[in-house]
Amino acid sequence: LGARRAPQLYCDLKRTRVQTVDGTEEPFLSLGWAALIPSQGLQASEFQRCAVVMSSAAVLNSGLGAEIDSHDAVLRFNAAPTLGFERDVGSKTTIRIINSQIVARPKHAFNSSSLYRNVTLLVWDPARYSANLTEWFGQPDFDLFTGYVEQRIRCPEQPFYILHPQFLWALWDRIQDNTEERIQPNPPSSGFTGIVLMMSLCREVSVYEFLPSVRRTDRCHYYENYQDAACTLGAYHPLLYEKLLIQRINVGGRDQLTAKGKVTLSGFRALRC
Ligand code: NCC
Repeated sequence: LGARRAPQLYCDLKRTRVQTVDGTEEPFLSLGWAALIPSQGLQASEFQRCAVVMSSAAVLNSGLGAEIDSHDAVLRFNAAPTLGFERDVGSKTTIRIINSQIVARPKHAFNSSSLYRNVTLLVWDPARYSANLTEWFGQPDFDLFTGYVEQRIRCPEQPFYILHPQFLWALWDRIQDNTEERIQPNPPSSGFTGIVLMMSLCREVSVYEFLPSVRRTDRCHYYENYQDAACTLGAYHPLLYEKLLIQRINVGGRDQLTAKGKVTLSGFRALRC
């Protein structure tokens, strides 16, 4: 299927192992983070059917909520809520990927909002391409580290990980390797990172409204009334190129894409590379 259509690309992505900060490298080693970071690795979770729900406004009036909730695990992004949008986006959240703005900016109320409780959390922040962890720790884009430590102390049972910048840049390399044009050296979007994460944890992945359906709109998010076509096509992130790549490995039907904005991907486990 798709794996045969684009076997190289699938295997390239599989090779890019998901990596989180584990406290064995400086500066985290000296800071004693090996004891702060969850002892259970992220890869301990394995799922059959997973859903990745993009925050795109195109999901409004889709009625896809029940279909999304029928998956074994559901991934959502940043501040995307379910409350009040259940009919279109479902109500189950298993994992949430957030960028460092969510942790650092007071408007997101990271330490009190229920959006960030009772789910597995992964946070990322754009380090410079060749920065080492010490440079990044000294100068993150937004300070995710203070909020991370506080949250680990407040809720030690919550699985909460920091994505390793090396993983994000390795993913960026895969996008550039498979794109003819030169793309801007900014890290992949949370959406693309999340798709690859779920391919590593699940047997099959349904992605909703990454490649837009017929409901495609200039409105950015389903949960706020704000227009910007760059949300769908990208400005900072190489989003357009990410989308072209995902289109190449879609094993789902054309009709599923047009009607539901749904792409189906095989998980890496099912793949022999
Ligand atoms: O908008 P954002 O992303 O939270 O959306 C999550 C992922 O959904 C996909 N998406 C979103 C909207 C849309 N119309 N089409 C889409 O395909 C994208 O794959 C996107 O990654 C991010 O990636 O972390 C991002 O975060 C926001 C913002 O920081 C957070 O929402 C918190 O407020 C960024 N916007 C700004 O910083 C202004 C956005 O660029 C990327």
